[in-house]
Amino acid sequence: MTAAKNDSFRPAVRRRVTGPVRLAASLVLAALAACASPPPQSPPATQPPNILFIMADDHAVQAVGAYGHALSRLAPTPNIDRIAAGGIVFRQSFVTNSLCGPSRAAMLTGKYGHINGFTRNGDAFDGSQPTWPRALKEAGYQTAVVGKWHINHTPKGLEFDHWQVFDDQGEYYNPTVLTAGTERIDEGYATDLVTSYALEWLEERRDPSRPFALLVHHKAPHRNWMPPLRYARRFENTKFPVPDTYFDDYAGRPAAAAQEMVVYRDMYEGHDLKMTTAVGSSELRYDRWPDHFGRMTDAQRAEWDAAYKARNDAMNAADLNVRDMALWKYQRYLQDYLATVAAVDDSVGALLDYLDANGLAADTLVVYTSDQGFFLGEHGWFDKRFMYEESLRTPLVMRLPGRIAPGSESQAMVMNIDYAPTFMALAGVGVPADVQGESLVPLFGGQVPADWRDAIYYQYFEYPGFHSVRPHYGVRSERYKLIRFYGDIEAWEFYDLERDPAETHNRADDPAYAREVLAMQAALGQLREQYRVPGERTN
Ligand code: SGN
Ligand code: CA
Repeated sequence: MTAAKNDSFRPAVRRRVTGPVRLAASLVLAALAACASPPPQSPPATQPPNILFIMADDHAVQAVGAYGHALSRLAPTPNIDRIAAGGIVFRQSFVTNSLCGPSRAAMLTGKYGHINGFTRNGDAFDGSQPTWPRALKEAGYQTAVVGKWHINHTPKGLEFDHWQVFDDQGEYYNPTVLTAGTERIDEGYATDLVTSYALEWLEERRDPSRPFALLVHHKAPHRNWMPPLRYARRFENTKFPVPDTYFDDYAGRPAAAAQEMVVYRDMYEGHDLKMTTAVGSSELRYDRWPDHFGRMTDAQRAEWDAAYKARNDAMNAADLNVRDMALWKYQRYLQDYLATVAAVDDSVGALLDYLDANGLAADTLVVYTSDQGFFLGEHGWFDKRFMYEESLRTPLVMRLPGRIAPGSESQAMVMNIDYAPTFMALAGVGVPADVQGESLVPLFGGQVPADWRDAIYYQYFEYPGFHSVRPHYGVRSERYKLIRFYGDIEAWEFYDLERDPAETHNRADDPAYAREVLAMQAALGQLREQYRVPGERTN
């Protein structure tokens, strides 16, 4: 495959100033959702576009309307779908390593973790290395990041013009917020706070004489899935379809059998599932990290308890058998996860409305993605990390009027290392030769260039660690997937995704697939060489 590094189309970065129509008063969500009719949009941009990069944390494609899964029909995401309808949906979008920190480092640098130095949560990110926000800043963009950061303590050293981030994972209610030189607790709900930080920056700090790159990083829908009070009961009467693999026996998959991420075995009943101890009580069952509930105000907690009371009392009164309890937990997990997604979707709507109301939509690339996918009960699991489809995939939709036709779709295999070269290309910044991703600009028309990649490389490192997922690497082509687990569990897995989309039949030793396995082993070796991956036990 040849690298398409020179598809930048705009050498200059100064841009025409579109007259900002200021929103009169407060920046609260409700007011923004009800924005007045937009001013006339400016003609198609002839200067580098603004970039509004919205990233959720652990948002599975199964829960994004544009991807058409049954779940998203029950829990729609109309605002994320607005981006998709006005632009392009990448249907085959993958991550290099399905974990927060490594994924973010890959997005920032356009390089795999073994090159950018960040392979596990808790690694130190070398902020002096080239990143796309720095490259755009050097080219004249104004840059800012708000929300969850989670690589290093803060973005200090990456030279953002502005940053306002949660401490570590962030908390859903009244989170600790860090800016250059300040640390404080902001009262409110994390998703709505992130929205207000973004809108405040756009309204009060944006320099209209320069293009901007604003990174909006939500904490939601990350564990422990605490919905906003306005949505705490949103799905209480919804019955979500239970995945066929919810009671998977992991036959032929020793690493899958050895994990600790089963909804009905490994979730904490208080912290994760918000289950109470007895009928009439609001005391939570086991809550490993009490600070998340502990930092709610009395008023918030009272409203919360009231919202959960009837369902918890019914569960406690029912004395469910083991299987029914497992199914009850699935419904509670999905109710809460999808309620946090609903708030993220509100946030997207508020940001899109702001662009519309301020004449910015025509000149702004809007991106919605997640740092990885997530298991929503498939194989019985929550969390991610495995190279199986639900965690390997991540949503990716983009909108850029004049450059991407509304309603476009791409079937090309794209990766999170492609984001950096895409943004650099759009900004007219040269893409350094050592960037391992490819600009997605040539895909904007929906076509797949003849020399586009036909397989992706994946590697997960963090072990021992949360959820006990063994280190592994592998290759996925359009139809097949080969995975190599290494360390204390040595195993090969091979899946025919066409015949076995749920990945429950490991065909690594099936003579019927011997030829395909060999071909995928060759592809794996070739990709490891191409991406300069060191030996499996040295990283
Ligand atoms: C926390 C979660 C884990 C999760 C990791 C990594 N536990 O430790 O379930 O796998 O983050 O997630 S929690 O109850 O404290 O939330 S990541 O998205 O940051 O990689
Ligand atoms: Ca994550």
